[in-house]
Amino acid sequence: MTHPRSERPNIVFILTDDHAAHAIGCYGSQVNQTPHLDRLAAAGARLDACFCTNAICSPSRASILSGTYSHVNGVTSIYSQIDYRVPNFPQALRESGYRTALFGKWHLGEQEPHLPRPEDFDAWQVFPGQGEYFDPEMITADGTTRVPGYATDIVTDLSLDWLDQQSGAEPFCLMIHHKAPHRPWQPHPKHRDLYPVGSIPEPATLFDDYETRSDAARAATMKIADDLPDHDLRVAMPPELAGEENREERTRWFYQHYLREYLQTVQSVDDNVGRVLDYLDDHGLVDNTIVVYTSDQGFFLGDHGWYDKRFIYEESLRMPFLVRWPGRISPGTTVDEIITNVDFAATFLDACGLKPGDVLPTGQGRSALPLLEGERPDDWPRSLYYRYWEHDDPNHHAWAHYGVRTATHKLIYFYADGLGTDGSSDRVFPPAWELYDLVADPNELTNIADDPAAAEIRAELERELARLQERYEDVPHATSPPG
Ligand SMILES: [Ca+2]
Repeated sequence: MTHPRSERPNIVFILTDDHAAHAIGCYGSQVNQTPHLDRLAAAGARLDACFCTNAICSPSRASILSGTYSHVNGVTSIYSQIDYRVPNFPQALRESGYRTALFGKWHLGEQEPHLPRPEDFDAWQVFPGQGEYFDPEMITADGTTRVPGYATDIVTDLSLDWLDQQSGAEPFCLMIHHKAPHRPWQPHPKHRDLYPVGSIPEPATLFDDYETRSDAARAATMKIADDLPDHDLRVAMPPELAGEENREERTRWFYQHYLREYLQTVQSVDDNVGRVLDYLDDHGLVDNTIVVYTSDQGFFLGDHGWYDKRFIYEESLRMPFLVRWPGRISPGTTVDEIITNVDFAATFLDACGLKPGDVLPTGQGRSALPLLEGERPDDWPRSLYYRYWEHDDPNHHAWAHYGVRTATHKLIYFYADGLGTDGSSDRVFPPAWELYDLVADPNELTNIADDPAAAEIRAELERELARLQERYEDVPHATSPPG
């Protein structure tokens, strides 16, 4: 069957949860294979400096939809509610004649009765909260239902079924929002022999001792050797690995076991991306459909001895972003300019022939379409602003911070003084700065914030941080140093 061709492009937006770029083949993964994602990348563009602006689930989703920072859309943490007065790009597309649908993870407040659901879409079916991997409960416009099967397959089935029902000439925007590969990892049984324990290469920073860091890194309870909850793994740690003297062996044991689960869960995502690409091939939809694959943020794959995300450090900051649009984006394109999740909405609206400033007046991003098409605008931003608000949460104890990243450096300020939001701690911590030279020290192991040789670049980045906070109208924390 061939779908009618619309004048404007369709969008298929595939979003996963916590899929780090360094677990994707075309990004140089050392730990797994993702043939279908690689196939998507080869046919279009791979963004190599795509970053989130707040590395946690709900906030990134709100920024993607609305093209705004957390302090504008209200979703500073997973506990906060989106401000539905802030418009989002699927609404704007729908108002301009697009058919819209969203299946899978929403996680913007739908888990409580009477809270908003994705009702601005023509069709939707979502998990409550994080959702479940097997036989998941799902919320529909008519109530809740339990759907037999595996979540990643189900979300794809719902998406392709919806495409099957579309026969008009209007363009569509289909958002396929997988819950995978979020913890606790539960792979599909057919993948349970992949990446066996003992076979997975270790990251260079697995045994990071945080020697030059602020106390924030030491305080975070995201260490695979100490903090990974039992329910995240299929097997319990052997008791002989307990104790400080067995720390190295224990770290290695946890690394192999947890990354196995993670990578197996990713494999189903890759399979299902392949199903979507095959569907588009089989239905004459390739030429006029923009296909995007991204994840709400990255993830520590044992990097720095951690799992989870939250920090502005590279592994969690970086988002994979692959996009195919035949005729507009040349196969094999790579983009090095800094693009953030706040830019996505403007990019999609621009690609669909709408003026982002007109239909999304609250948007703070900029269309990256020229970059995808191989142009290099002279005035493209050379830095990004980041802010993690969920201060000292009871499970991970990551401190609130903000920072700026350029192509060569990153400045971070942990303003943790006990005034965090949304159920966070009232414990008091010393504020702290970190500065990294990303060229000399890409793994961010040496904090040079107090190195006299770095004083000039630090001062420059402090000015840039203040400029970005003013530009985005975020309010620096009260304990920020003056100036
Ligand atoms: Ca996430």
